[in-house]
Amino acid sequence: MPRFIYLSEKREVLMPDVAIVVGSSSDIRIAEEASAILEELGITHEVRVISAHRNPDELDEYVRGSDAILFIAIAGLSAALPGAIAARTRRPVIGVPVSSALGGMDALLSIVQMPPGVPVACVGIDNGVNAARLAERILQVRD
Ligand code: AIR
Repeated sequence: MPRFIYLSEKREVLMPDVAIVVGSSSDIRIAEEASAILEELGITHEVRVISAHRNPDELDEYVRGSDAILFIAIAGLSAALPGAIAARTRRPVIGVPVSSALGGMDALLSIVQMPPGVPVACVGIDNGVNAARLAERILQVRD
């Protein structure tokens, strides 16, 4: 699987409004669901495969270098990804727990139980659609 994917009908988008990060290429189906909604809404976005645990330096570089207005972080198991992103930026992070084990409860609890001062939003298990819908609402606040 490629580690870097442009969606938005495969068009390259410079400075997309939404950065979707998945912890593994095995999570890509959830990213595609989010991407389809963003595409429908005309919201520019890109998808990256970066694991908080396997590629911490790459994640650091990506988050600090990204101009995205907000992040959607999709991960399963011990899903540190949304929190790891929120630790590196003050921009909003929407977490999506993936049901790769324990029905996704492991990932859900990992995302929800952030320490005070490092907030992360969390949508339902495998619910990439709601992550995209929430992203739209957050972007509307700006307008
Ligand atoms: N994961 C990857 N790095 C850290 C975590 N928690 C998650 C991925 C995926 C699951 O581990 O988000 O949901 C399994 O990954 P893989 O690559 O073994 O399929």
